[in-house]
Amino acid sequence: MEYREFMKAAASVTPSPRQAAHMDIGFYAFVHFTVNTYTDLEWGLGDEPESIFNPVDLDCDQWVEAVKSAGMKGLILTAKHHDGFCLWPSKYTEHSVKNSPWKNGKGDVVRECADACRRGGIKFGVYLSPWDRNSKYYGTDAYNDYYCNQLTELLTEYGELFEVWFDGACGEGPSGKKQVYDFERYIALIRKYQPNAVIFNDYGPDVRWCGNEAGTGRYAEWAVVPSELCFRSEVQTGAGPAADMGTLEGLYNPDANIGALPQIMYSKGLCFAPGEFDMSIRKGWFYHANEEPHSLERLMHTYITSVGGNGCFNLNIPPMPNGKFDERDIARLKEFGDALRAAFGEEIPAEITRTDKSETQCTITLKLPEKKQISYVVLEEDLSVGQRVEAFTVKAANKTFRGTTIGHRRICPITANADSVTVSIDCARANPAFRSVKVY
Ligand code: FUL
Repeated sequence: MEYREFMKAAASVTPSPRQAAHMDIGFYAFVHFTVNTYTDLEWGLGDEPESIFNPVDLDCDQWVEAVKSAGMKGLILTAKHHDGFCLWPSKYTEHSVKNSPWKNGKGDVVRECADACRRGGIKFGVYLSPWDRNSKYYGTDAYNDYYCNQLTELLTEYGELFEVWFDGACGEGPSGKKQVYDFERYIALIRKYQPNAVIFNDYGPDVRWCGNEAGTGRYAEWAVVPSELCFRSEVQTGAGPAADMGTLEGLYNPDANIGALPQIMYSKGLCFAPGEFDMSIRKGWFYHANEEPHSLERLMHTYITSVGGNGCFNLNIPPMPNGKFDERDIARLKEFGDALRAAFGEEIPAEITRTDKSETQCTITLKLPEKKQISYVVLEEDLSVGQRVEAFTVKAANKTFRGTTIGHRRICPITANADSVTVSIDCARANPAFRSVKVY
């Protein structure tokens, strides 16, 4: 494809309606809960007795209240982790809550959690680990049937799901064999039963792994990435002008640059796949009594570089063996929510004017009613036409913030006492289009 034609196509790659809705949800919780909660492990072995699972004070309403206090709008529960233990009474295995002492085997954590989310007015999603260290089928074709049966139970019996999370981890099962996962089949099932749910996987289709579990954002975070990386996503352009001169086969999620010009030129085609930043509020994904929640500063920084860095933030909170969140985590979540509300609760009204210098450069001026102490400028591109901005500068009084990508939302920390702010779009792939420009 000729360069100019390709850049026009690259600047016009757009989210599906389900992706656009999901980016607006933006910030949600992960809940890692299984037999590991009782063995103090991060990866269960698959041979844990069902008798150890007994969350005597399970309180999913408490989870939901805590999650909401931080401003999160959804919750994804590990219905089954790598150990294979099911938090719901699956028909297809004995390794589940039905053989635990909890509620005499009559309990269903997935049901209680889904109901609590609905009562609390937040979205509900599920994580179903493809890696299963318990199933006797693992490592054979029959496992994909087993997995699809379990997935179908979750997709059809618990109401609307907003996200289905496919862990990429693939280790050995009890037979010592690894499994070839039939992701195409899993994806088709989700599209059939939950057409509005986004699917998370390392390689798309809807949301991709950001490449680390520490909430670290990229220098430039593109939602428009080469299909070599997100090969499960829909390809929306032709090949880049240098596609015959190189290959992007080695492109991997943790790479520093995954959607910038030097990569996309070589791509066979581009797709829309925004990053999700998954991180735990503590060191581990599962509860370990000796671990402390991360500092408020760390959580704020992660929010600013994820939700405020053209991605989504999936923050894990691990329940304790009794089935409740730890008071330390609850306090930190509330503190985090208070800090977010204080920072972004009320924008400063501004009179906005835009001057276009060229097709791809413009200056936006925000005139404030009077001199104000400002902390953040928040920019949002109109992704319904595509992600376009490559570089920009924000100026307020004598302070400058230089940024690269904007995308769905870019939070620019800039502390100044100013009566106006200017945002210069220095470089873009096509005429920059905004959904909003705000000052806080
Ligand atoms: C990883 C898993 O191995 C961890 O246990 C955790 O579930 C994390 C979210 O994904 O791949």
